[in-house]
Parts: sequence; C-alpha cells; structure tokens
Amino acid sequence: MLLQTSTTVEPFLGPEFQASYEASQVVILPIPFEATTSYRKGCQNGPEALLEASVQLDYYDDELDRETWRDALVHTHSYIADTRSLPPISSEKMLEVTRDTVSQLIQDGKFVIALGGEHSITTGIVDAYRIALNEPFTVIQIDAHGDMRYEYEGSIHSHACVMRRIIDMGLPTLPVGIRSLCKEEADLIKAQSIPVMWAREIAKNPNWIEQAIAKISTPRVFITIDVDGIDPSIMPGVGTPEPGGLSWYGLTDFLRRVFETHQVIGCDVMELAPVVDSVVSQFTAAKLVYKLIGYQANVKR
Ligand SMILES: [Mn+2]
Repeated sequence: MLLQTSTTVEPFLGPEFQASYEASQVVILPIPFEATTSYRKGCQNGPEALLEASVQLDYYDDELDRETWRDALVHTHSYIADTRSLPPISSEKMLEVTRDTVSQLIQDGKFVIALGGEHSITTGIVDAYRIALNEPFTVIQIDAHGDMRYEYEGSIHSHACVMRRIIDMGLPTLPVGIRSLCKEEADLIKAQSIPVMWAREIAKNPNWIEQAIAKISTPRVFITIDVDGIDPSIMPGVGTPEPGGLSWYGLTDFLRRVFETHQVIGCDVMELAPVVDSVVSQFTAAKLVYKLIGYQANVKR
C-alpha cells in the first residue's frame, strides 16, 4: 500500500497476539505523521511508543471480567504516512493515503483503531467513513482544544483545524473535555449550537456522562481521542498540555456508555508525544486502546 515504510511494526500486545489480517476483527492502524505541531514536538513517535508499551499490559480486564484479546482478533497494520523517514510527506498526501487505507479496511469489514500522529490525520479517517456510509454520524471529540479554527499558521490542515474540517463535511460533533480555545471557535460554537461538554462542567457535574450521551443525535458515532483531553497528570506526553482534563475513570466510563448506547464505527487515539524518562503517557494510551477493544467486543458479544 502507498507510503508504507519498511520500519517493522511491533504488533499491539506483542507478536504472539497478532491475528492475520484476514481473520482479524480489529485493525490497529499506526500513522506516525507530524508536520504542523505548534508547541512541543514528538507525536510522530506516539504510535511506536504506544505499541511498545502495549506489550506490558495485563490481558485480564477486571471491569469486563475477561481477557479481551480472546474475544477480539487484533491485527496491527504497518505504518502509513510515516514522517520519521524521508522524503517528507505533505498533509494533502497524508490525508489521501489515510483515507484510501481506511476505506479499504472498512470495505474488508474491520473495526479500525488508528494511532497518531497529529490530530489533522482524523480528517482523512472520518472522510473514509463519510464516503462509506450513506447517513450522517456524530464525531465525538475528546480534546482539550477546540480544534475549530478555519486555518492556523497558514494551513487549513493544521492540528488546530481538524474539527473545523469535519464540521465543514456536514457532520455533527460532540466535543468533550474542552478547556482551551480562541474567540473564533467560541463564536462558531455559539453560532452553530455545537453541544460542547466543557471540562470545567465535567469536573463539577456527576451526571455529565448521561447528559453528553443525550446530546448525540445519530445512531452511529466515530470517536476521536486527542490524548491531551486527558488530564496531564496521567498524560504528560502531549504537544500542548492543558490542566484540568478528564480523569481515567471519567473517560473510560464515558466511552463504555457510548459503546453501550450507540454504534461506534471506528476510533482514533491521537497526539501522543512521549516524554523522556517516563512511560506513563504511552502506557495510559495503550491501556486506553485495550479498553476501546474491550468495550467494542463487549457490545458485540
Ligand atoms: Mn486536538
């Protein structure tokens, strides 16, 4: 496939848990693309760090009372749109390769969990679902930032514009955990009545999960998780850390309810930028991916 690198991928959970592509139900798609990061760089190293950390996960999930891997055959795809190797890839090319790869995975009936890489990649992923499905779906955005700028630092494909590109596709969105945005984004949220679940409200409102679920207007949803939506105390490895994010249990309880109440068509986990001398971020992100696989298998069982 296009723009694959020769870098060998470490399969999620390790080589002994790698299902064949044909047999797999879940495909992990690592996309180590980074071009428009504006503050702390390093998200192109996120997918590899997450996959390496996943080998250390315990396979038994106490919440779901099972070994998730037994119920979900997982295949890890090779890297695509990899900016760690030359020649440089444009954002436009990355979006094309991402869209084409995800389109093939959808066609083959796979449940896709993409790993970033910068958040702008999500435009290409969501576009593949928009083309494949003939009905609108809601994009649930876990994020510290609005990401709704029309353009940023001269690019409409900046990480800071990803949700604006999705809104421009005509898809409804549900931003969750937002605590940093500009006036342009605040005005857009008001003008389009975008149902934001603000981080400061989540922190004080014990009923926020059911209130958020009630705001989803479509049976199908796509979940995009910018890991900076999580509190930086358990997720310091991000490009733009913001205090006051989602707790582990707040996030996972919310995700479980989304899987129970809606048909999740696909997910991504973006913007992991590992820090030196700490594995907290990549291990938390790896466990989050295992939770997504578990919640998906749980509703299918
Ligand atoms: Mn983001």
